[in-house]
Amino acid sequence: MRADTHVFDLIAKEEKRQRSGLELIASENFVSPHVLQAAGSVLTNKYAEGLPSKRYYGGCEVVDEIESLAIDRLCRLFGATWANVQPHSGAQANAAVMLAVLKPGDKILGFDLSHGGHLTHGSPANFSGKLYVPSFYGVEAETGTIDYNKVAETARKEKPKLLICGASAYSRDWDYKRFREIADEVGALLLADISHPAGLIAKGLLNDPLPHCHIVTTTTHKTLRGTRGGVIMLRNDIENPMGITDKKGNLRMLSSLLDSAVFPGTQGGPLEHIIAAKAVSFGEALNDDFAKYMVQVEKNADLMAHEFIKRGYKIISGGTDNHLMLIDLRAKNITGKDAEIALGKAEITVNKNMVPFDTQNPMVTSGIRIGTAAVTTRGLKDKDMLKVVDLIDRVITNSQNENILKEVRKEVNAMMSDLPLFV
Ligand code: DSN
Repeated sequence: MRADTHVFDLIAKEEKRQRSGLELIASENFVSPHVLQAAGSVLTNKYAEGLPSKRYYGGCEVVDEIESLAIDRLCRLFGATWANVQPHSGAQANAAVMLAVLKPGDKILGFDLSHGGHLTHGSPANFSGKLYVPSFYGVEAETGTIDYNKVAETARKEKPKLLICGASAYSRDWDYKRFREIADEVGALLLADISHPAGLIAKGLLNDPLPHCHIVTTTTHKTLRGTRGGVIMLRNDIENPMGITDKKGNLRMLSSLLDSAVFPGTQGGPLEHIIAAKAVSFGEALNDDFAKYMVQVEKNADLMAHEFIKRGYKIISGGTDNHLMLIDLRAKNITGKDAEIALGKAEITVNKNMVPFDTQNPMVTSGIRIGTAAVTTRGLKDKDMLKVVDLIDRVITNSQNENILKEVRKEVNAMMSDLPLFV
């Protein structure tokens, strides 16, 4: 069979792009060769609707073992007692949770997207804001942090059925215990979406949501450094408080409703090649090396945030506890969009991002979001981060000067081209 040079040449081009540049998108990372191998394996050929040992197809003996291994490793990693590893993404995981515990028209309360939340936490553009009735809490203008008393006030007023904590652009840790108190007070279920900080949580570097939150979802490809995908976890399975019964009239457990909401509720056949890749990455995350990696990710972000502040940049909330930071560029007289474009010319990849109380629209924005998970996988450490801030600063302060952008690009290429994607 002839190789499809068109597609494979493009893949080679993308690999070169990934190798030669500085990847600072907070939701991206580089997987190990083993994760890549599993994701590209013959498991893509297999249909396996259902769950391990409860499938709708024959020939599932091997994928049953693989999926069970993924579940077991994930549970050990987070101290969960139940997990579903089939969601194709974080959005799919959240869709399954809402299908399991809500009826259309029920109220949900989540973190405002324009303050750093996520589309699937109630945005009107997303299923979560179309099928359910959303309200939001945000950060304080002064501090850039969440005021938990205000979350409680909003919860008392709105009485949501589901309270959601978690974000895609919030650099501070979460008080899950306080969130649970709020949820209990208003009779809501509590969902933590830990997609961004999951790796840091797994290694005990941030607060653990599992003891407090009824349900926890995460993607597997950000700080967790696995293949793209999603999962759902529980530490304490409970009889569902919505009063949903089985055919015999017994209250169904939350885990059973979540399993049904993934399949057949929102998905068909699970991607067993991706589940195998998840299993490999969970195995890697269980190792001590992963803890060292996570410590460095956190340290690199902290070093960058301090260096940016020293150079007159405004970091929302004044710093970071995790792997990311949100930078308000208004004091630097450049929009998020223009900063993203100029940095892109220097092969420094970031994403423009709304900052709290932004005056620009989402396609322009006043800020950029930066994360350290990917560059840390490539081996960058303490003093490299100061150099990275210097490169970014030179671009931002000379965004119209093509010569300087070219000069910075050469320095970026010299720094990155010879480093493997996964050290
Ligand atoms: N798109 C992801 C992020 O960048 O944070 C969230 O889904």
